[in-house]
Amino acid sequence: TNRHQDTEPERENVLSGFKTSAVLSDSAREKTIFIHGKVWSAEDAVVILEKTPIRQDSLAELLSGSTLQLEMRNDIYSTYRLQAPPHLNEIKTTVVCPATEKHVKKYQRQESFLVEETGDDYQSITLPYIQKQSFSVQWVYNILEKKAEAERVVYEDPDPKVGFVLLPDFKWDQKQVDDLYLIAIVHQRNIKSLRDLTSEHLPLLQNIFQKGKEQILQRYKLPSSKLRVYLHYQPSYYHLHVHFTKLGYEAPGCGVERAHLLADVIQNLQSDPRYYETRTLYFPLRADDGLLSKFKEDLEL
Ligand code: M7G
Repeated sequence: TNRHQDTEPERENVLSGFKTSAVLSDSAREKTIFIHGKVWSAEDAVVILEKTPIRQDSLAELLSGSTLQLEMRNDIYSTYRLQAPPHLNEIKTTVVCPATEKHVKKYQRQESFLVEETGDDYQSITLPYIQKQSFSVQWVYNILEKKAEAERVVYEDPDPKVGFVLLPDFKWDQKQVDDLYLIAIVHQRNIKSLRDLTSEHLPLLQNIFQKGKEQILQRYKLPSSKLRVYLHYQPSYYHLHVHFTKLGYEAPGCGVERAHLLADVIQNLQSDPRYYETRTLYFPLRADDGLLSKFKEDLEL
């Protein structure tokens, strides 16, 4: 199914009929909650709620336009509850619907285990697994074909070989540059992940790196010295894409066990054209990931 393509901004509340079945994870510090439930008592959905940062440009209005309720006062100290005007009190909401079992697992808090994958393991264990068990990349094709998020595209190089589309990641609300997060999605459709890259892809990678940095400088005034540009291994979606985030913003998945700097990827391919085909790669898998059990079976044999 190919849902929610560019339409009028939705005004009706699709969540009014939502029945929560489980809290998948939450964090008081991050001010997020991930919930699983049903919409209209039929379709499974995952809903992510996230309180957004307080923006400097709305401070004046926030301070003058809110009501304040005193909670306590003691000497020079006092605490209040501030009720902000609704438009300054939004919650970023992401809905995945219909959500598959795999989506529910992706968002569930879980223990992870580091896996060691040789080039042969990739061929014999990982590749067959991802060929039958990975998330649909329909949303990626929708972006490439301008069927969704077309108005959000920041830059496009339409070249079929080295071209890509650069747009805001849906984790970023674009309200502040502090947590900038864009993704570059390649036009080529046969590159699943880092593992498929060879020196043949250097022009593509260099093009993304150079033009991506240029565009971000122009548009967001962030120089490349402020960017963390990387690929995930394993990714969730097996269509090659590159993450551009602001240095210092701890984006989920930016740890050394999952993120591979694009600059390093380029250098590694320059010194060994088959680097990513042959190297042992390490990555974390979550306890209930089907791929983890495949690796365990293999070890026990
Ligand atoms: P990944 O490394 O394959 O998976 O990155 P991850 O989600 O485990 O990090 C895919 C990236 O695409 C992530 O940063 C997602 O937040 C982002 N993303 C996923 N979806 C379904 C969409 C979407 O529909 N639109 C946009 N703009 N970004 C998305």
